[in-house]
Amino acid sequence: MRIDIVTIFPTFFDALDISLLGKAKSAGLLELGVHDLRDFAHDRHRSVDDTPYGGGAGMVMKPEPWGEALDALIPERSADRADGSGPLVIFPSPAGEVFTQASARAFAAESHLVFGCGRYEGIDQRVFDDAAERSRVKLVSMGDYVLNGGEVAVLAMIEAIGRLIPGVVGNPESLVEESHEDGLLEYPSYTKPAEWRGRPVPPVLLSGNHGAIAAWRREQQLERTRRVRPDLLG
Ligand code: 6GU
Repeated sequence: MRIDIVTIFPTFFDALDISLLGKAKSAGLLELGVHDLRDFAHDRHRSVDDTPYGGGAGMVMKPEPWGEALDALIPERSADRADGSGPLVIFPSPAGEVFTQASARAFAAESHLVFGCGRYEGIDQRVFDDAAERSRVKLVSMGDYVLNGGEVAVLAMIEAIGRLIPGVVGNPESLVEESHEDGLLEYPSYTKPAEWRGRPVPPVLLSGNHGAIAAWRREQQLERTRRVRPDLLG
């Protein structure tokens, strides 16, 4: 998979050189391009923002640098390709649809993602409208809270997506037992020693009875989900 990111803070994405995703990059499973939006601003101060039409607090990101940056990353007329081979363009935004494990699965099936990280009060609306004429565009939110910009949201999305790329997580079985993959929260986990600070490991886990262990884990998942996230049970 190829991922391109447009940002005014490229060093945020140095974190992707660490751990599993860093290895995925070295192994060639993940190709990453980080692009500084200011490289597409041509005035003396390389400015990327301006005051909002209609008034109001804060600044809005100017359309021209965004237009040039996306022109460089979106092949011409990619939306018209019958095989849908053009990139999926994702703008992190609290005004977008909420990112879930299902979104991570869907995005992990793409061959090319382009992330556009907004800052300030957002990006001039015409940037989205213009990009949507040439490619598939999505606004995606991390939840109902406010971040200063899209960079941290994109790091989270890339971690969730990257670990689903075949070969990135060593043991694929560890992917299916995660929270949210089956719509429930994870069961609690234990390792040695069998007793720690007077707290024993639940005896069923030491029983060797695989049926009983599976049933106990399922019950723990249901109990946790009912208590903490009843919304997931519908
Ligand atoms: Cl994706 N971006 C920003 N700036 N704030 C957010 C968010 C995204 N998701 C939740 N809050």
